[in-house]
Amino acid sequence: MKDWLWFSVAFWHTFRGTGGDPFGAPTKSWPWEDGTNSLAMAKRRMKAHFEFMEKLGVDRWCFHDRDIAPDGKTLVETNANLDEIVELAKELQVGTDIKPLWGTAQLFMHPRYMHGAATSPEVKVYAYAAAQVKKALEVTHYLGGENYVFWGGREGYQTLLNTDMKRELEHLANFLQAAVDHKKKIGFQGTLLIEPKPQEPTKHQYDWDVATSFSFLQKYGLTGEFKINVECNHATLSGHSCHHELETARINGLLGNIDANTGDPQVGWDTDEFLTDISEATLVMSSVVKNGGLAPGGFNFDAKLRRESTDVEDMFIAHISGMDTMARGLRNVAKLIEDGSLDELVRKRYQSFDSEIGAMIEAGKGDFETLEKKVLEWGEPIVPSGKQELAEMLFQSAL
Ligand code: XUL
Ligand code: CO
Repeated sequence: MKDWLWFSVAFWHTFRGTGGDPFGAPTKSWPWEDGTNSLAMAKRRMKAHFEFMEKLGVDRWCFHDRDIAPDGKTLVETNANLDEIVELAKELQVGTDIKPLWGTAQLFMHPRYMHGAATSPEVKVYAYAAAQVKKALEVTHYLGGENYVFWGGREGYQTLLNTDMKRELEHLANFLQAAVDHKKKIGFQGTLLIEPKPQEPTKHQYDWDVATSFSFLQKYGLTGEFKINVECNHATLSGHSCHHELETARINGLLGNIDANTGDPQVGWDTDEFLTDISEATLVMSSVVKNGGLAPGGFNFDAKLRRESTDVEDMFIAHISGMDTMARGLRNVAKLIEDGSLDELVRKRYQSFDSEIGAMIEAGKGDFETLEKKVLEWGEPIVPSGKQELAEMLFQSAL
């Protein structure tokens, strides 16, 4: 089970989440926090994070550069802050199996990124983002990180009236190519991942969903260099199910990691909740099993405690519940595979293509004249039932 389920703590939610929302003040007051964003505080927080992971028995973590270390007045000062915290994390990793599942650069919080980062119309901002990603790639590599994620945050537009979409997409593609080049230069073996999200904070992001991201990668010759990090809450924001996004990534050889969270069907925001729905987890795990696992990717709990959950204990409960849910999903998938009825139902659905003519079509040799002749010979086809309720019953019976 451990081989299938590499879990990761998201530093930003678990250790920087305040419980604040657009209408309400922060609600968390963790005993290790002193209310500052100082370097000393960043160190104490990193130690609390390692203590948490060790107690939880989880040995992967994900981070944004700016969440683990504070901004300085200049890039030099900021990088020095980051180096100091990364050095501490490196020391804390010694003697453990702990390492980053992935790292990323936070390219959305600072006012300089108000128009985007690689998609900013301001060349100095593009360059700043490049310098930041360069450093974030280097520290991820230094900590033994296994993947690196691109979720720019503002790689989209609020209105097309002032936006040159073509130019921004070209800038983004050039930026990602330069990241590939730098990755190779420093010998980072990890996977580069793109995390699609349709909107929030921008109205329309360029990496809307898996299919959009895939066509972007194809158009700019970046396939082979990137995989996809599917986030379940982003999937539903884009109008798809998480299962749909996972399958779209999987069948295109792009499924690299999962941000295992969920949204709220009534709220409609990216609420980043821990996934506790067994049915959803079973669908997620069915894609993972068909994918042969996610390695070197895994499951990042890109999820935060609800605003009203304020005990340190709740941090443990949330992660344990998230892990148990995925584990139960995996067991259910094993049950479904062992039973075989659902697979058999799918196999039967397409069995007419196992015929001579079906094989010809699947080989791309079904010319229209031959098919027309066949229709004249066969007459009206008898179309069998799709057995949808049976499929749903078989699935639900395994839960
Ligand atoms: C934002 C989101 C991010 C990325 C990393 O919606 O999911 O936390 O996972 O930047
Ligand atoms: Co995410």
